[in-house]
Amino acid sequence: MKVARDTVLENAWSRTENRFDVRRIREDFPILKRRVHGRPLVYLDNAATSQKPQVVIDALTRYYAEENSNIHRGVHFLSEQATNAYESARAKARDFINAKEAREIIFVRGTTEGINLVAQSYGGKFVRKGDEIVISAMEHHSNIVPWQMLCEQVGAKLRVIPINPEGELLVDEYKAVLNKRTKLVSVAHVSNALGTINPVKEIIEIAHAWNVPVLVDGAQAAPHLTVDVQDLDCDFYAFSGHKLYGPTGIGILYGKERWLEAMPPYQGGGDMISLVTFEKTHYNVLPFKFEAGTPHIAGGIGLGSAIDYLRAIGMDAIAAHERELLAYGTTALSAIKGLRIIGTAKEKAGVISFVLDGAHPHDIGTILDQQGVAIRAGHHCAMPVMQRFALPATARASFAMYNTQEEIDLLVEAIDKVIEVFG
Ligand code: C6P
Repeated sequence: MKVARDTVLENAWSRTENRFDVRRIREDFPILKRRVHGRPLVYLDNAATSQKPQVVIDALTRYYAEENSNIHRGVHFLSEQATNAYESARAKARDFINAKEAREIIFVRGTTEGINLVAQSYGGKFVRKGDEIVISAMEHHSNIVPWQMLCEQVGAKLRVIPINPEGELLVDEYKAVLNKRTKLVSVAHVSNALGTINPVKEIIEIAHAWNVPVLVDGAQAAPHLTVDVQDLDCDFYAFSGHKLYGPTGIGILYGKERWLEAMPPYQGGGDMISLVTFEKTHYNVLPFKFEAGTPHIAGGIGLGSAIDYLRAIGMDAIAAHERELLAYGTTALSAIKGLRIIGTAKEKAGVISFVLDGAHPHDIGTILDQQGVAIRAGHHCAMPVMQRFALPATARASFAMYNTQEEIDLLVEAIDKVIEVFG
């Protein structure tokens, strides 16, 4: 089994030497060979979730077939092996985002749980009546609702940084929103609905001048850009495994040690304690203080394997390929009469949201699906973005490292079909 894993990684390494080879990468993803409605699958819904390479699927199978047992508890061989595999995945995640310490890496269910953890734990301890939390107008519901819930609980106020018609955050307005009542800034690194890459380093620097910590929602950034949490100097960074070619139900919350140490546990249960009596419980050290109960062990190991796979190909090579796809797709879609791209920021990741005269985004999605092209249509769990652009919904094509320009040509052909149907 070990040989198989090493062979795949060696192939990936030689790929880096031979430059980015999308054909060979596609071979690693079995699902890309599927046909849908009699046509080859063109999967352009990667912002929702990305497909899994065989190495990740093998890591999950191997865990259940050969290593399955609970971790951090057993004295037996299998438990030790599973514990080592799980903790080695934590070390890979640390390395992937360049966190200083493995204890700053908390396994969570995904970005959503990571943000809720900070909202409840940091928020419960440090946010009081009259305080303010700052988010932006392009946030996913996962980075809005947890803060609204906190605000309701403690009597704090949510402040929102506006965006311009291109979908870029207005930095001067952001500066004007900060004040001595601000207790936290929480913004997306990359917008899922618009594709905007936010200037998070600058946002963090500005907040830190007020001694305000910053959480970065990295759900749409970690799979596509190099993330260095020490360079960004963010206080928290959250991302999901399933958008990073890994399993669902697993993700990472990075937190600076000094914040995590100061924060109370999020949930109580096994593994997060060092001593329990009916009078008092002593909590475990980091990161276990925030990891109550049996975790998604296979998910953690699978995520570690996805990180190995990504790093073997190289984040810079992936980002360069996806930039080319974005440029090609933007030119191709802009040439379609009656099509308007929503989100035209100068700095963008591989997301193209669009509307088409006379066709509802859901109809676009359905007609594209009939031609084997998978996109997302709707509000993308970012209703305030739709409200900002006065739209009920958009159609959204989102790219991953295995997509090709030929697939974008097929997308354009499929959109032409929509135009044919709707006149
Ligand atoms: N966006 C999309 O289709 P979870 O569900 O916890 O893995 O990720 C939530 C989340 C948080 N922030 C951003 C910026 C996101 O894009 C997402 C997930 C998916 O756009 C599913 S709604």
